[in-house]
Amino acid sequence: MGIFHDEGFHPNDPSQFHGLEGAAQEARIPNKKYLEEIKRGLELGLEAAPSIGDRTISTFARGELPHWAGINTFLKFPYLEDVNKVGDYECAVMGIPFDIGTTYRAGTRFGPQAVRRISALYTTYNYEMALDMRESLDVCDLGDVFTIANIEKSFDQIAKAVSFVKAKGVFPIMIGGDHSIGYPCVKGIAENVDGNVGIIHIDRHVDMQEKDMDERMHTTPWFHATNIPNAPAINLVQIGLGGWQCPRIGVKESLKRGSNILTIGDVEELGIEKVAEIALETAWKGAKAVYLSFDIDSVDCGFVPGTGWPEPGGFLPREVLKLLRLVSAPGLAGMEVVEVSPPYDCSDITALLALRAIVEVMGTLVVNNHIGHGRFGENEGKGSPGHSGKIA
Ligand SMILES: [Mn+2]
Repeated sequence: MGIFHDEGFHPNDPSQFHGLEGAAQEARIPNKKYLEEIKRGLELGLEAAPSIGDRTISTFARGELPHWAGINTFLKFPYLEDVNKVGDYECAVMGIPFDIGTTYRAGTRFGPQAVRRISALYTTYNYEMALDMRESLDVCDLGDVFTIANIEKSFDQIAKAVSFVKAKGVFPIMIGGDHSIGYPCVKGIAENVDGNVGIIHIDRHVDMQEKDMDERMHTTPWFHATNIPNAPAINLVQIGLGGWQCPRIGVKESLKRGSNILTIGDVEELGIEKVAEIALETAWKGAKAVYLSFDIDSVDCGFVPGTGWPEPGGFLPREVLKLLRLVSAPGLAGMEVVEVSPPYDCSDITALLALRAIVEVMGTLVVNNHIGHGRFGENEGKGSPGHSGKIA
């Protein structure tokens, strides 16, 4: 029964709609960090010229506004030059500008830059979640991992970087880069988990063969990741696969190893909620932690032209964002977003969706108290009771 026909419907009753509920909760969100940012801006960037009426404005832009100004970090969170201090934060974003694992179009080495650039468009506040991440989560941008023109040596660099952050108890977010980085990212996570790591892999491609053209390319990450003793294939769930781009050799390997595949056809038939339920059941079965690998090409290529292997018929953005929220709600050990190739993008839309995927997961983790210090300032900060053991 639609609520408009329900006798109990009252216009402007916040409990009736998500939107009104979100709006009603806005007043409960602290603005401490916002005020600190303004104060800092005025100190470091000088008070504005006398003719400017709004005295929160500084002479040199030093905060969120104007959205078109500034040297962009991820969501304008602080750039942490000294990585030794990453333990002071709850969440760290790093770019992995690596694309020599690509087997068709390259360009994903510019993915981190593009995602950071378009992140200037966003605020840290989400209306529907009634969340302001600036107030609820201490985030830093670590800049990029130094990757070089050698796949194996770059894997070592990436695994070391991820492991370093994870070992400090900080939630790591990796912005690729091509999908070959999935293997070293999982390696860096798994080293720091006392038990098995499940993997939720959202993609149009299987990425499960041992080698491609004699190297460990972006068609191979899950073969190698599931060879890690505490990242067994039985906890790998691959969602959204299908079409005409999955090599037979990779499909054969997935079947042999017992990973769980849900094609985009399965998604259509089962619906997003059921798929999320199956994914969580598979990934968490006997596992201590779950890692999320989101390939932007899982979305219909009409929405993501800026990617290396575009494929029609994938997820709609709204579907995949819902799936991401559902699978991250019980907590994650880390996440990666891969295959954004800005040279093929239009109007930054592919980078924007990658960004949206990241903030959707971050927000969900904060709202569910896995990271951060609570939506309404209820937890003190890092190490507070709201800090779930599941991300350990
Ligand atoms: Mn893919």
